[in-house]
Amino acid sequence: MCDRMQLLRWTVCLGLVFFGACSTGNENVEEEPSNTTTTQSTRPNILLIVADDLGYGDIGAFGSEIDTPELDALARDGARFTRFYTQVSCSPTRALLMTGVDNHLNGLGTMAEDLLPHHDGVPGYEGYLNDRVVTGAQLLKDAGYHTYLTGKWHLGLTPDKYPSQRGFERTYASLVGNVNHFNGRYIEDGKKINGDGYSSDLFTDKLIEAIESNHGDGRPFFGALLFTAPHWPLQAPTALIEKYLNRYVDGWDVTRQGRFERLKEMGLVPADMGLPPRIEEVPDWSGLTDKERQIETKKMAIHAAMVDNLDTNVGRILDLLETLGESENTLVVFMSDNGTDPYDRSQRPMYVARRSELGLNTSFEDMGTDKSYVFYGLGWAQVGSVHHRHYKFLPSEGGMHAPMIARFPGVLTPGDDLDSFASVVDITPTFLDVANVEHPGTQYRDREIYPMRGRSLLPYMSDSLNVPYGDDDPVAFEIYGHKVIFMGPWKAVQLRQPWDESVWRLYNLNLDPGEQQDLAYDEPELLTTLIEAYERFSEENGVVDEPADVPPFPYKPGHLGDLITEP
Ligand SMILES: [Ca+2]
Repeated sequence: MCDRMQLLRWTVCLGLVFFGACSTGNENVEEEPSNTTTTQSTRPNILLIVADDLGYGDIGAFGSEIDTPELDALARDGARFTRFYTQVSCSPTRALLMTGVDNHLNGLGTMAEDLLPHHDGVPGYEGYLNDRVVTGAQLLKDAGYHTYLTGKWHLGLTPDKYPSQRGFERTYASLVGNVNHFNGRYIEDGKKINGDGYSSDLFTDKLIEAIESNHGDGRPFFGALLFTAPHWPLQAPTALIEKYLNRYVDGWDVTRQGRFERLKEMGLVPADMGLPPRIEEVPDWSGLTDKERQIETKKMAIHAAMVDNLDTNVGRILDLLETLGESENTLVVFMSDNGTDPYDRSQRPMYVARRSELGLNTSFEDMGTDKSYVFYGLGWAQVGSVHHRHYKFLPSEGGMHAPMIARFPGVLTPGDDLDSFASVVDITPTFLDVANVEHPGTQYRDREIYPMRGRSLLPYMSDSLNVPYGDDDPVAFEIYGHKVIFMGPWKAVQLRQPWDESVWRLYNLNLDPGEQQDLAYDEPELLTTLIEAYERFSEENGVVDEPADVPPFPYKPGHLGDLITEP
């Protein structure tokens, strides 16, 4: 494996020497690179595939009953990262993903939608990807890669903040956090357009088009296929919804138990672990009326259809690599951006108004079509989290422990499970390492930037003993005043009300991935070490503490509606 990596590095470097750009950082390369040499074709392509709000247990390779043969094959031909973490929501994760720099420095200290008065003017809380970071895409482009992005951007709304301004030469992007999957509004290479087709199909079509258009010119590509599925509103092709209507008639408990047992058979949960109880706000399936079950079954069938369709599209892009003869020379990374979304916003006044304005509805008959505006709610979101605690917007395992698969022939051992901690902040460093491109550090062209805090996973991919983080290497995150730090098997987490009382809890994730047993009183010295490390992270990355009088976020979800009252 190491031999392959050395060969890869050598050929990569040789290719870059022809460019005159090997390991220099390339910060001043602005002209289009020449394509006169064929040596560059040995540099690996990079394909990043991201699903939106996909749960840990939502694909077959991670225990799901949803048909995902393409992703399952990707895991067999590549490796599962079984302790991979994201941030807890879309744009903070994407900001980390694109830069390798903490989200409190790169502009997404919180989501743009959740900025509050106390964030006004605070550096790192701009709500868009700021100029104090350079994207991996920009550096890859500077080094001669073609760079393409299709799908969800969510890192800036105005033309100066479009992905085309952040290193992507071809783009077909959703700027906002959610789209009508059948009638989305997108930005294609800087121009506003109305999408004609289903979101995941369109994004895949456009990426295929871009890759094909330049194939054979001697330059590798970095392609980002950033699906908006299975994010709400629940919408999917009708025939696929029908395929799944009978699969969920036994309800959420049976489905969740099935996923848990399969994860156990795969060795992804401890053999002696019991499934944590159903969330108390979720009713017993047997207590629902026939009509209620029919509605709930259809919601989950739509979710499954969205995942099934996404998988088919993953197959299309992998087939393209095969057809072009690029499979063996492409690093493919698949991941979700955060945990499942349990918030049924149907009754919130803001969403009712929006629904009405868009001419959408929540009727059973229209569910899943382009006229539909529904959410799958808490019961099914817990199925996606399986044995994990909580869901999206919280740094509990259900919010940020994501399914991740990588395939890199000759580097990764097919069928491997890589179980050391890694996170979304490590992805850009990995891509740059694979391309043998150095991050410029603190200066890019005429501006000061932050260096990356993530680490390349490439050494770990080529040799599982090269773990990216040792047992005494802490990694922290913060969002909405909720704090978390990981180190070895340990996780310390502090949640605000109504989730907890802003006190630190300590869990051993090897023994207790469901965060059921707080060991804070058993391991006081370890907890102190972790808290001190968190405080250093917070200071170094400009985290703003939430004032005590700031309303808690997220809202607590209930069955058939969030437990809040909006004005
Ligand atoms: Ca998301």
